[in-house]
Amino acid sequence: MKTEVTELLGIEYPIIQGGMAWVAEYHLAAGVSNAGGLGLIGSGGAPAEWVREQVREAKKLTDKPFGVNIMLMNPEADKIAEIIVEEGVQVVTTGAGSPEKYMKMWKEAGVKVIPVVASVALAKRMERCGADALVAEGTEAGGHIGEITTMVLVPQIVDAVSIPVIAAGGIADGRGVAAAFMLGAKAVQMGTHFVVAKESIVHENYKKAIIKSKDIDSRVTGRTTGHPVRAIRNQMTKEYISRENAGASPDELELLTLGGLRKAVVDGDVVSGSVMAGQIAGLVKEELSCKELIQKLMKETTELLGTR
Ligand code: TUI
Repeated sequence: MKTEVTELLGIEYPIIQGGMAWVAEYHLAAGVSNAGGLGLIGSGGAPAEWVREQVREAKKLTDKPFGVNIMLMNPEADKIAEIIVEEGVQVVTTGAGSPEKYMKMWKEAGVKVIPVVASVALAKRMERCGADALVAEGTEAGGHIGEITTMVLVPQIVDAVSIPVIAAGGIADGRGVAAAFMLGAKAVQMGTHFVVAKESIVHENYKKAIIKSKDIDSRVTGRTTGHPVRAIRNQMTKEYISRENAGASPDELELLTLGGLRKAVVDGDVVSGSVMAGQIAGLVKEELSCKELIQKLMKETTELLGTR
């Protein structure tokens, strides 16, 4: 299936895997790229040299294009931005901030730059400073989120810019992909369903928590601190939200989440850890390989859109 995004990135299918902190390491990224999508290594809060190692390992597993996501709140973001150039990474996506200061360096090195945005204003700014495409991420997404839903955000960003837009947030099957195309997107980015992919190294408990979760199990912590984060409800979200409602300070709240994602992904502590996932987790019912998932998505999408 050809779109402006598959052409830009040199991939077979318009499916991009979210660059999720702790989750999106090289096994998953290579699995998605080998299946014809675009895999991403998620740098999250990791040290810069970890990212370099991950890129080198991914190259051993795939000769297809893959990318790196930089979470811009990472104190080592500057170093990671340079490593991307040094290691010849073809695509970079960014989250939780504006990558303006790296744009010149990346463009000169021929890196394709795809910022994740949650508003029309940032989308326009990113186009002006040379972004090749954008991920428009709705508030249905997991992890650190903006305010606006995918249904509302995507068409407004599509109308505001002339670079291709990739829809994210709330997409986990062919109906979601087809709907995103109807809104004017040229590809989708998916996170939650890839968390439970066979190639995903997250703890079994994390996968089980997603698979057993229902429509109403999603919570947002940190709305008062300015860092809203979506996760599956558990003891941590319950305690966080109740303290937040009681007017707790950002420092006290921070203590509840500190290291929470690692605890859930690595240790399998899905009770007091942070089980970040999108609202669509309720739709995710099985662990498939990246190839099985992408084939299923494309079959459903092409049937709905009547394309091949
Ligand atoms: O970045 C994400 N999702 C993430 S990052 C992450 S790591 C983490 N975060 C918080 C606590 C613990 C771990 C987990 N999930 N998605 C991309 C995204 N970017 N969503 C929203 C934004 C965004 C928000 C505001 C981008 C830019 C922005 O404003 C920038 C500006 O300067 O105006």
